[in-house]
Amino acid sequence: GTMKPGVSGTPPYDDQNVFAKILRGEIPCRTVFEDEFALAFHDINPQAPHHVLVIPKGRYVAFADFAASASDAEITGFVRAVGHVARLLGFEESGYRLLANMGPDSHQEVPHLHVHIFAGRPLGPMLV
Ligand code: DGP
Repeated sequence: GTMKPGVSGTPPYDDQNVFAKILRGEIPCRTVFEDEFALAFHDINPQAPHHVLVIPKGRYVAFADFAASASDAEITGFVRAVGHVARLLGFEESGYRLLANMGPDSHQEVPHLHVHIFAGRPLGPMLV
């Protein structure tokens, strides 16, 4: 279900979240790219012809704790992984959309930071 709001700010990291299980190899995924900082895999419920998730390997719930606590190497590694996946999958020419949900109002369902990459058709205007 949707993340519960914390007393203030980001809730503590839950090691039982589904992406933690994917990172530990307890749940399979269709991997697109992996390095020491990031894992990219196909979304189980694609919302576009191409729908890939990119997650940092560290225990970060959302952008707030990632931006505040991750090392420069982790931040750089994650951002470069997103760019690398877009290039690897050939999205750069036609374009693509990045989206990241953070916290209750965003309907973030998995409390491990992830960036969605959507591509493969005209995506239309942003809905919000
Ligand atoms: P969000 O609402 O931004 O937290 O998006 C979570 C996304 O994660 C959603 O598009 C579906 C996807 N997802 C949830 N569980 C799994 C899973 O077990 N495997 C994969 N590949 N994707 C999952």
